[in-house]
Amino acid sequence: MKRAIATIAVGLAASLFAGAAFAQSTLNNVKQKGFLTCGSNPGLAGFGVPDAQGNWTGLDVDFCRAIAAAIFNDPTKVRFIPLSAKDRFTALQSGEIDVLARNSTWTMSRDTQLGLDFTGINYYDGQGFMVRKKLGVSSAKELNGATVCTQQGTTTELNLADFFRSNNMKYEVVAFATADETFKAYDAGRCDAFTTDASGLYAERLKAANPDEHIVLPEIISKEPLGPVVRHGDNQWADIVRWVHFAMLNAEELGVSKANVDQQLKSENPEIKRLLGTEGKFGEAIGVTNDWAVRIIKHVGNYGEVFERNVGAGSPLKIQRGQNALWTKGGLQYAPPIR
Ligand SMILES: N[C@@H](CCC(=O)N[C@@H](CS)C(=O)NCC(=O)O)C(=O)O
Repeated sequence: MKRAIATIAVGLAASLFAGAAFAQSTLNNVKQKGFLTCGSNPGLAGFGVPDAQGNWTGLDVDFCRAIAAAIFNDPTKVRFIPLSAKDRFTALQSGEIDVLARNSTWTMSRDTQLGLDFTGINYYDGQGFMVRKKLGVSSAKELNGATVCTQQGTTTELNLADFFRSNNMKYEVVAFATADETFKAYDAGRCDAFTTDASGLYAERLKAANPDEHIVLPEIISKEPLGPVVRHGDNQWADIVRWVHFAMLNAEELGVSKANVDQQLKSENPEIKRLLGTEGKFGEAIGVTNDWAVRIIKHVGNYGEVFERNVGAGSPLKIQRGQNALWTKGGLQYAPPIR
């Protein structure tokens, strides 16, 4: 209880501090600096990871590039700041980063007690388990008594406890600070199972000594809506970050892509005209230019393109669209209209 109160107090203090020091000014700061700082995952293939040359790739990385494209017409005007799960929210509270795009689950406590706001869901995820095939287990319900490797500072530990408790099963948790340590420990046989977001399971499996020796169990034990986070109190900045995601979704829904965006500038479809700024002043209303979405689509692509390139068919992860398909295709991705 004491700790909960302390957390809330830190959150409130951060919120007041954020309110005083940053209110309405993130966009101006970013423009003044000439780039934005994006809190990123340092090691999650498909979402955020730098290569040996320091070139970052991933769905979250591309999301930050899209914000840079909207503001500067240049997707390279972003600095990626590698952050562990544990340090990510503090980095945003302190102003070290302008936006956090690091496979972070939107939960009520994070949204209301840390002086921060989630702006949307750029990847619908859920927590799963991986085990070695030779363990002979085909369901998470057979994990009674198992040792489970997981990462500190994430939503996974509580979900794990909830799942085992509600199924009357015993387990032993072994928690590490980074995903690398966690997976290496599992791969070396220290745990029977490895648990994290399903997307993370697929990403980590690529690092296994023998990926084929492992299976992902069918149960998804939680909701992990992953999305970008900003400081509470700077509504203009939150609007920009929120609508960058919606612009990418609306572009996919309207069939506007990297390859055809120039052509689509001539479209007579009123929805496309509003998206691309050939009608209305929707960009100006959020503090950018009216061709903001054209910039995003030209430099980075629509949501579907970004998904396929980083985590879908065009990537080693080969994740299906599933819940991340557009609502028009049976998925959950749905953007409010630009009007
Ligand atoms: N979505 C969960 C988990 C996020 C998380 O940090 N997941 C791990 C495992 S997939 C990760 O990305 N680790 C990478 C690292 O710390 O290098 C949360 O927000 O707490």
